Amino acid sequence: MRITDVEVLVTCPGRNFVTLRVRTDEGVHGLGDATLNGRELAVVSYLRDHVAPCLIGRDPFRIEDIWQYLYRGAYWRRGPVTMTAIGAVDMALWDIKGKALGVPVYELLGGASRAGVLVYGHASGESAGEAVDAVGRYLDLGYKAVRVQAGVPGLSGTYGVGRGELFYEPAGTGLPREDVWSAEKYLATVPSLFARVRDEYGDEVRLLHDAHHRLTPIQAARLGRDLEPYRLFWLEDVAPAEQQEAFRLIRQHTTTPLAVGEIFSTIHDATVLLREYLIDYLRMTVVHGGGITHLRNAAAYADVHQVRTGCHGATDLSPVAMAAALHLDLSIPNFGIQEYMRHTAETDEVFPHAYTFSGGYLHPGGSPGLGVDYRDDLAERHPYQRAYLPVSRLEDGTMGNW
Ligand code: CS2
Ligand code: MG
Repeated sequence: MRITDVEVLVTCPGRNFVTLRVRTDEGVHGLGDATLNGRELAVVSYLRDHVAPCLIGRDPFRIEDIWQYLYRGAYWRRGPVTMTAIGAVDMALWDIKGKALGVPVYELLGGASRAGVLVYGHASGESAGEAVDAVGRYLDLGYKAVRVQAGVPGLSGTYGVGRGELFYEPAGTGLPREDVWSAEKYLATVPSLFARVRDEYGDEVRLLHDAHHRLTPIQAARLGRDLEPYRLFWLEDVAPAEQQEAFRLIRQHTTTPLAVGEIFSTIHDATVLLREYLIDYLRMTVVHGGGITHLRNAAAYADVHQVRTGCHGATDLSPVAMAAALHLDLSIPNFGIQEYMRHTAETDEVFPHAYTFSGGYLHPGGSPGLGVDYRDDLAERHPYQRAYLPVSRLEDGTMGNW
């Protein structure tokens, strides 16, 4: 089998998605998600102008060799654009191999290690009361785990407070929206939010929260300690993780489980966090983390350090990435939880998929390959619209972390 064509497809069914389609001389094709929210066209060019010519004529079954060729051969290694491009190629090759052999990808990864993939949904509200009510709606849908985010009184546009009910899309057309942030105001509201959720729903539901890179290490330590009575499943991105060593301080002060990594692009971003047992869940995922091949290696390194996976699964990761993550989630020994921020109906129509939700769990299904398709006829109805993630400033105008 040989690769004969590489297409980079852009569509915007409610939000932009970039999809790689790799075609072969035996009629089998594979799909990969190449979406980098707010910087989509950078990956389009990286794939179309630089990677695609190097793939034509190669054997798509040589997944590992092609991964190494694209990683080592770029010279300029790592980073979100490079690793998203490599991730898309990798997903497509696994898809081709599964289809050609007539098996779902998880069977190529060692088979199923569990019956289903535990997922979490996203309850949010401008007020704490609205967020508490939203948790109940997710429990009614059968979720066993729920992330809870609420607005902060006095602040406009707090992270995680969605515009939709079952999905959350922060990117917007036009230039970046500017949100205002105050760690002090935020820190004053979070513990009481979780006290209300626990009072309302008890101790069984797994609760998660995302601080979205906005606290200093000592503020993060304080939040972790303040949340201990509410037994969170995890507290995510509680401080910017470029300085992995900063988590030594946070870890000294709190037993609240920590999750980090959705913005990491290779395992090299996480080795200190893992080697020193500074986190409990690694959030890297297939689209921004170099594909199934690299994520499988990252998960194995995490497993050695008793860290479990918690793959990123936001609305801006397409159903192709969700499917690829689910095949890995089903198979690896140290799976933790999968984020499942649902897509809009128009997105699901462009990307018909085999994965299904039931009773708080997802399953990738038994279709050969990844189990996702791409409807060109529908995709063409949704042209690309440049969009940006918001930026965040402190109340005095200083740039912060969105
Ligand atoms: C968030 C994401 O899902 C999460 O945990 O951090 O919503 C993130 O903000 C977006 O994926 C950015 O595009
Ligand atoms: Mg996050």
